[in-house]
Amino acid sequence: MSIDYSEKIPNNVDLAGDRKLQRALESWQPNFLSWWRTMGPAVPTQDVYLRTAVDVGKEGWAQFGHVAMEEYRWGVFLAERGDDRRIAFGEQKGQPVWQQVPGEYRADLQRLIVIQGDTEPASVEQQRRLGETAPSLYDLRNLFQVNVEEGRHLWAMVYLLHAYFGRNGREEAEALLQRNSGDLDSPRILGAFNEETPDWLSFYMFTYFTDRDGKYQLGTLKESAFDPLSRTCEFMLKEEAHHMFVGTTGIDRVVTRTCELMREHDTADIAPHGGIPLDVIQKYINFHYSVSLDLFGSERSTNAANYFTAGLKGRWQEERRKDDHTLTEDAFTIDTVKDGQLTTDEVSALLALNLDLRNEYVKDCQSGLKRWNRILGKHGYDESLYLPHVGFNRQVGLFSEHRVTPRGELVAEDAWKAKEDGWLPSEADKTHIRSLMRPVYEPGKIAGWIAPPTNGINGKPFEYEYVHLA
Ligand code: BYC
Ligand code: FE
Ligand code: FE
Repeated sequence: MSIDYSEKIPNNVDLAGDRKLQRALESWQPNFLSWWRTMGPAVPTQDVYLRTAVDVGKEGWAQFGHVAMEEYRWGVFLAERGDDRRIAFGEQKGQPVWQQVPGEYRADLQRLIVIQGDTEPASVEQQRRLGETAPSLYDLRNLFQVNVEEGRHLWAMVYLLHAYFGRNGREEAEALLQRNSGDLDSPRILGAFNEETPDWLSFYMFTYFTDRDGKYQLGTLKESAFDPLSRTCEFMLKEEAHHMFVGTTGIDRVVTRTCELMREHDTADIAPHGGIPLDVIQKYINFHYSVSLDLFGSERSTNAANYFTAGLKGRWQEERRKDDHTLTEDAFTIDTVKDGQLTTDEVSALLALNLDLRNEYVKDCQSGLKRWNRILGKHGYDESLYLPHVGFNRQVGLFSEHRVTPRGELVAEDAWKAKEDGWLPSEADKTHIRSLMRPVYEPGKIAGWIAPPTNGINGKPFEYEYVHLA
């Protein structure tokens, strides 16, 4: 089904036939645009070579062309679905999915949608100033592509709040524009979204590790018995793939350049030669991975159990799981700390659903490490990058009360503090990375700390003028 672009708000939900919803969204739109102008990308542009969704069907949903960013067609797009979808899990398994919000789940559903919605504009705020130091026009374009799509993800959640949660939903939609990343008085809801993304290494790490949490959370909401939420998230997931591509290939290119510089200067200490040393890359992995693990909530969670039992939030690829999809009889092994030792414990599988999802995420994260180590190997280095232990540097869950090293040893606070600068980006590391961040806006040119991409966007060459600056 194609998207109606004749409308002020492009959509495939027949907005024209729903005056009340149309009024709500039309009165929110100017506030969104004013938020975009003050909190969105800081570098002024004439136009950017962007991908715009034009169709929600399997083919041809994306169209490429230069557009002025403020005229980007944000809108409301839901994936198409058959009529007979059934609830796949929980105590109402087998019953038809819901087209309206059941009264008893209203508060929980609204909360999940608000948390999801809050992350989208938060990331745009975090990335606001990155355009000032882009390593190439190609990268600048990718940043803006990610930004406009996160803006659209905000629209997706606001649509649900407006269409299904009445006055309360409209108030929450306003509040999504009023909280701001890192704001002391009204911060974003989840920890990772109040961290800074001050440089491009952080940006690639964020799109690799934090957008990947988005992939997994959206995957569970796609299973929801609340069908409009499910269809909305399914469509968002298509856009998410590119965000993670930016992260994966961004780190590929940093590692590649690091190898080249190490070879050229015959030293691991490539900072004086304008490169990013391997141990600094490892520290950035340690930071972004651990902060993203916090986004899964506690390993043991009654919230997660309740969401699952009620049918609000499923598991990753729920339908492919070979069990009864109610989990009332099942057990799950979780890590725990007893008498100063790391050990394991058995809990009801329902209580361990955040951990179940986190385990899927960790497996997926490993694929990047394999890639980057392959690049090192190809250049003749046997050093390897790795994911730190899941207990390292945690603020949420059972490890938040303990100090765990990246290699997984439990240590005392002072021992941890003494080593912290070797594990997480130190002030000196951050200063060095910041010193490398100089914009390169000439088509076909690239900054010295990163390799160029192997391909351009949509078949265009790397030298293409992806962005016309104002
Ligand atoms: N920070 O039972 P617990 C994305 C709270 S990223 C602060 O352990 P639960 C994107 C929790 O709310 C995907 N607070 O956790 C990426 C609860 O509070 P109450 C975002 C936290 O509820 C890049 C208490 O602690 N989407 O899309 O099972 C760019 C105990 O909670 C945190 C979602 O997250 C934290 N990290 O799970 C752009 C999906 N963790 O109830 C976009 C929606 C927990 O005691 N959210 N708390 O007041 C959820 O499904 C769940 O709320 C969570 C937490 C997975 C976040
Ligand atoms: Fe998103
Ligand atoms: Fe994303």
